Amino acid sequence: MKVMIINGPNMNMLGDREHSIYGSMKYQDLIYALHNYAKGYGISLHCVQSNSEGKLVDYIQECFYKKYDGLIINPAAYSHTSIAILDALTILTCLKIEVHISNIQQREGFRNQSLTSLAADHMIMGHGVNGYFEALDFLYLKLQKK
Ligand code: CA2
Repeated sequence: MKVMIINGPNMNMLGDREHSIYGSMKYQDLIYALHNYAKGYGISLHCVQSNSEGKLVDYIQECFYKKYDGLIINPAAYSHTSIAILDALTILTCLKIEVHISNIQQREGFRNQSLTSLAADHMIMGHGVNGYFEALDFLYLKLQKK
């Protein structure tokens, strides 16, 4: 089972600031813990992060061409603006989970809507970094049943 995790702009700064919103776990520590967790499920995990919209589209297309079974994506600020990422996700046929660390519906108005989530099969938000682990649980259970 092949799963990609894509994180959008500024997510590499996780744990460096805004602890009250995003928690104190460092990005690299999160990635390390996710790799260990995925190993327990026998999932082969590939984690990437970019600050560029086009690069995020390239990673989504990689999921398509390399036949990934599942994608977990936090498009970060691009969730609220990017039709390019929405289109790339719409083309992708594997199981897609959108994760947000914070509850975007309880924050500033400009964060309340996620355009990219229109193409997601499932969304987890407001569970802190645990949301990524829950997304792996969800993918594993769904893909097992296929
Ligand atoms: O809650 C989330 O996961 C977000 O996707 C995080 C994005 C934000 O733009 C979305 O509205 C909600 C990125 C926030 C900025 O990233 C930082 C991460 C760590 C420390 C400081 C900023």
